[in-house]
Amino acid sequence: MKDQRSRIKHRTSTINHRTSGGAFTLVEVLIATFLVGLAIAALVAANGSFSMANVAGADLSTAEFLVEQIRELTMMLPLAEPGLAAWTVLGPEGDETTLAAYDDVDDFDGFDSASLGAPIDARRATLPHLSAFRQQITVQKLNPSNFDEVWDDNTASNFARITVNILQNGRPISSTSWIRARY
Ligand SMILES: [Ca+2]
Ligand SMILES: [Ca+2]
Repeated sequence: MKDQRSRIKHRTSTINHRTSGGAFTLVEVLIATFLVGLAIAALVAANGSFSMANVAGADLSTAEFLVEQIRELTMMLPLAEPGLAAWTVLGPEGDETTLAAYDDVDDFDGFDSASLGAPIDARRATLPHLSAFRQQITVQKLNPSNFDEVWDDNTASNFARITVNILQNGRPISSTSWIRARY
């Protein structure tokens, strides 16, 4: 009888031990739920940031593409009107009233694609599906011995910096410049 009681006592104590060591308490469950919630919130926040970064990256790629169109368009053109005795004025010549008539790079000084309603490609065709973007071009004469210094249009320098600014919905998102020489 004593042995039987002792066996029952032992079994009960084993069960109690298993219950306290193997199962979760309410506090543990609450902490785990809280931590899982935190992890999910962090994942959702991170996903949002990645999406925003991707959109920004896509916009910059578009800006780069639009700069490249201007670079290709002007690459084969002379820097200044051919046959000029003195290169003292930048911009389109008197009879060059449309984009199609521009025949030298400095004709593009002051160009703003907003006047066409959309940016242009290397063949001067508008890109209506990118109408949120805008190309602005400036051409500036440079000091031949110091390209950081801009000279007035009517000076004798044969070097110029071409700058293409890209705006998206009126906000500047990229600016690219390169230098050309007049031979
Ligand atoms: Ca011209
Ligand atoms: Ca010109």
